[in-house]
Amino acid sequence: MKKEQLLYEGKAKRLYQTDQKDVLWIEYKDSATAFNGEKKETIAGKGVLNNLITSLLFEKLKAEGIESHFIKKISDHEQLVKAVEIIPIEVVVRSTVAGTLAKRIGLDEGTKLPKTIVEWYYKDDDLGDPLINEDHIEVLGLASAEELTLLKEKGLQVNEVMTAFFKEIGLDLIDFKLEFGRDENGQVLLADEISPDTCRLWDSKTGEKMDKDVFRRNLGSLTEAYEKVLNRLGGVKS
Ligand code: U5P
Repeated sequence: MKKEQLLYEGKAKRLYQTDQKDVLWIEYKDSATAFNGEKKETIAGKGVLNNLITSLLFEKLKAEGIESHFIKKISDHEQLVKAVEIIPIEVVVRSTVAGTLAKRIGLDEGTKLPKTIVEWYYKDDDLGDPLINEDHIEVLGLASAEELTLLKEKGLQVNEVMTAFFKEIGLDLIDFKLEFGRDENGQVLLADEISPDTCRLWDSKTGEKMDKDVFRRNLGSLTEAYEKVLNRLGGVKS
């Protein structure tokens, strides 16, 4: 497989074409951003940690019957994925109140929700990724009603599987964000990444935050926290 031209550079990854039309090459970068890019830092080693964690999680999900765009990890900071057209909706799944939900509905962070909440955000940097509803999605033509049903179903399935994985290794999955894409046949696939950048993970015993809130809230070393997550998942950084 040959890496070809750069297709897209995002905040945390670079996406390249390959010599195979339906396969893309992803490079994880050492940059951390928060608050829609307002807080920004280069953190050596972060790209490797997120690539290793995402690869392990996509493999675990596959073993549980949840397919994604992930094909394989090809180096400590790179992976091959199936080419998909990203649906511009961030699917956020929440089991416990934290982050913007605490602010929006006025419940204390850490309050266990009586039911899992699924939210849609419009993936648009200029607008600051606003929370949207199904009517907005329809008006903007972002996804069909059938696709939305599928996104919600998949979000809840991923939540079930990942909550159990993390529980086994002493971590509470508080909330997370997923992205999906359409392949060349219009089939919807889980895409992007699943890492401590996109999940809130709290130590089940101590409540210690082991996710991007460490960076957002200046709570200590982000790479130390992510490395602990990787080690608990059974992965090692070379
Ligand atoms: N999240 C992202 N990317 C975003 C916004 C949120 O991955 O652009 C994730 C957070 O890491 C958290 C969840 O796990 O979605 C909910 O975030 P928030 O709305 O509480 O900030």
